[in-house]
Amino acid sequence: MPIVAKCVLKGDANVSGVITLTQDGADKEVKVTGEITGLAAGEHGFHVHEFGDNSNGCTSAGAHYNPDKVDHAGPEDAVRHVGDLGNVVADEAGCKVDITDKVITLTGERSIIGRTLVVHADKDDLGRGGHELSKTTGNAGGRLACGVIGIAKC
Ligand SMILES: [Cu+2]
Ligand SMILES: [Zn+2]
Repeated sequence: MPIVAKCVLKGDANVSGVITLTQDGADKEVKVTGEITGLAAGEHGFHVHEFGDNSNGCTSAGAHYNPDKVDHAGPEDAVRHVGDLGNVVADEAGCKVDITDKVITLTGERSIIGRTLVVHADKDDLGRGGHELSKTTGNAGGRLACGVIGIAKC
């Protein structure tokens, strides 16, 4: 049975979206698909943040989900935050999300269900930008929209 989760992205900016996450089993990769509207053209940091708390907007979602206490990096890096999904790309037509990731999971102790997806104003430099924030956030700027990842119907 696949595990399915959904996330509705909302924020103070005019950015919104619906993201679906599916995983065919505990040891399988997670597919993250959907669409985000209202983003400026270009790359935007896209992460799983630690807390499923949006009581103070996207701020209360905390930092990137990082159970290993390592540096921020890109999705293809061997050492990265679990939540480091890199960037999504928007153009005039919108932003289609289509990510396959082997590090995040929807089951077990490290499940990201109940945590928050955040889309940022700026590009995530994947830890390589040389900015003081590169190794913690990728210097991806403000949080435009976010939503808690919840269990969905298969
Ligand atoms: Cu983020
Ligand atoms: Zn990170």
